[in-house]
Amino acid sequence: MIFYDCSTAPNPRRTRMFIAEKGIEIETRNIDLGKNQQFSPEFLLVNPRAMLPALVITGDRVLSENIAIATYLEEIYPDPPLLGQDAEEKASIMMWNAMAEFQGGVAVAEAFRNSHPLMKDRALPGPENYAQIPELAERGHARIGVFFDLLEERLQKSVYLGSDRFSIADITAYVFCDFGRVVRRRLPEENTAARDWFDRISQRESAQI
Ligand SMILES: N[C@@H](CCC(=O)N[C@@H](CS)C(=O)NCC(=O)O)C(=O)O
Repeated sequence: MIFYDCSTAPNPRRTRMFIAEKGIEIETRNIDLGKNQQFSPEFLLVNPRAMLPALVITGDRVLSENIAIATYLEEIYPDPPLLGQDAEEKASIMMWNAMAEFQGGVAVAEAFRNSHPLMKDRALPGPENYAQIPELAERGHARIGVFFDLLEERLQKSVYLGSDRFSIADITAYVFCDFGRVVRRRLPEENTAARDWFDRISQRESAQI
């Protein structure tokens, strides 16, 4: 297998953390999004959608999308389980992973990609160019606040997001909370349960790479 990563971007970081939590070694190649290497002819042969992460599983069989890559790896390397074990735990982890992605990740991406000069005409990832819409950056900022409060409400009642053990939902939410720094957003001090959760995850080995 070959894992196509980017050391500075949040979505490949989710896969990188997942692989580290599994304790497995996968050959890794770094694609520098800052240098537009996602559009190099070599990488477009791997993923014509020009996005990361990508996992070559064999020959020309390639997976993109974190959830697809995680599902595949969980099947082959079930320990430790990161997608849940029984029906209810699996469903709850998927629910929180989706909420972290669409309410957290999309909010940060809206705020960042619609405001940062480096993202001019790159308001969405992928091969097509889209102009920035400043109102979407503003909306993204409002949504980040809502997301931080959603995490606080959940983590007041649960040690981890999906169930009582660490899972892919924590990886997704953690990576997007951390990436909030690119638009100067961090979990507010009064969100004490979420900040405690964030500190616990920051100390995991998988968060150091
Ligand atoms: N839903 C996808 C999101 C993938 C994504 O948005 N990747 C970004 C990096 S964080 C990307 O490839 N960006 C390329 C670009 O901006 O041109 C997943 O779960 O993997």
